[in-house]
Amino acid sequence: MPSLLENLAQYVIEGNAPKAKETTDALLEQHVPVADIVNKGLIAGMEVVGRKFKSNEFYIPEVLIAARAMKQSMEKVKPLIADAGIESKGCVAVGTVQGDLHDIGKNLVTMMLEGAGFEVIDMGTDVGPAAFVAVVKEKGVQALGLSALLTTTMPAMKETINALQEAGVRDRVKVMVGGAPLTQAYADEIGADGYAPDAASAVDKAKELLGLAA
Ligand code: B1M
Repeated sequence: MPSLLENLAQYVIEGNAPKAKETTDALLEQHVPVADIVNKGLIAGMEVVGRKFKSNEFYIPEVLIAARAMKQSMEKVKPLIADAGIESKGCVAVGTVQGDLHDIGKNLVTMMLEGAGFEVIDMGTDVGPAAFVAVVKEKGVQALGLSALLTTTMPAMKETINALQEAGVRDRVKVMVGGAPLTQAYADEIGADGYAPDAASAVDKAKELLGLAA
């Protein structure tokens, strides 16, 4: 018989938010360690979702529904995480670059990173280079995720990297770029540290850039 933790992972995979929340409550009542609920339940479930998305077994709606189930259960355990001593995988600030209002892909990337155990600062859309510089300086993020959906806003990625250089903080942060018109070649051309073609790959790339085991 599957354990409650396995059930929780399965409810996340299925995107069954009410059942995931109910199971999280039951696990908390049984004093199951919060680290296990997060790592063996919620993150384990989202890892499967990421794999299924990559292999085209899942499409965007399934990922969004799974991420919602994960997030709602995460809200229940969030207040307990600090006491449980769960280490975040790292802090990543994610935003759609200046002039660009597309946020569906960026939101997916944010949710997948959260689902993988990263602390994520969602900077929203139309984020200028100065704001990216400020988040590096003030919040000490280890990685920046830049998203662009328009060919006309791709140069804003280069401008952001230039601004990081001018502010003297380029070597403090890894820069990952993505979005439909992006390519690895473009990422290389503008001096980004990494490119990810989709939200699940963004998790792998963030882990790789921060030196974490995939
Ligand atoms: Co816009 N739009 N749009 N639009 N829009 C596109 C992108 C376009 C391709 C449509 C077309 O002409 N066929 C075209 C761009 C052409 C180009 O530049 N090559 C376009 C245009 C031209 C425009 C406007 C200029 C239209 C106008 O007003 N004349 C305008 C621009 C506004 C602006 O941004 N300043 C505009 C506006 C809009 C809406 C507001 C109506 C709406 C956005 C709503 C929103 O996001 N809240 C919209 C939409 C929805 C689209 C399409 C239809 C869908 C985009 C989307 O959400 N895809 C799009 C056409 C299309 O793609 N079929 C289009 C789903 C999403 C999950 O995919 O964002 O690619 P995507 O994200 C993927 C990967 O790319 C990757 O992971 C995600 C999931 O796997 N990824 C990353 C994304 N960011 C990443 C970051 C990473 C790593 C991976 O690391 C940090």
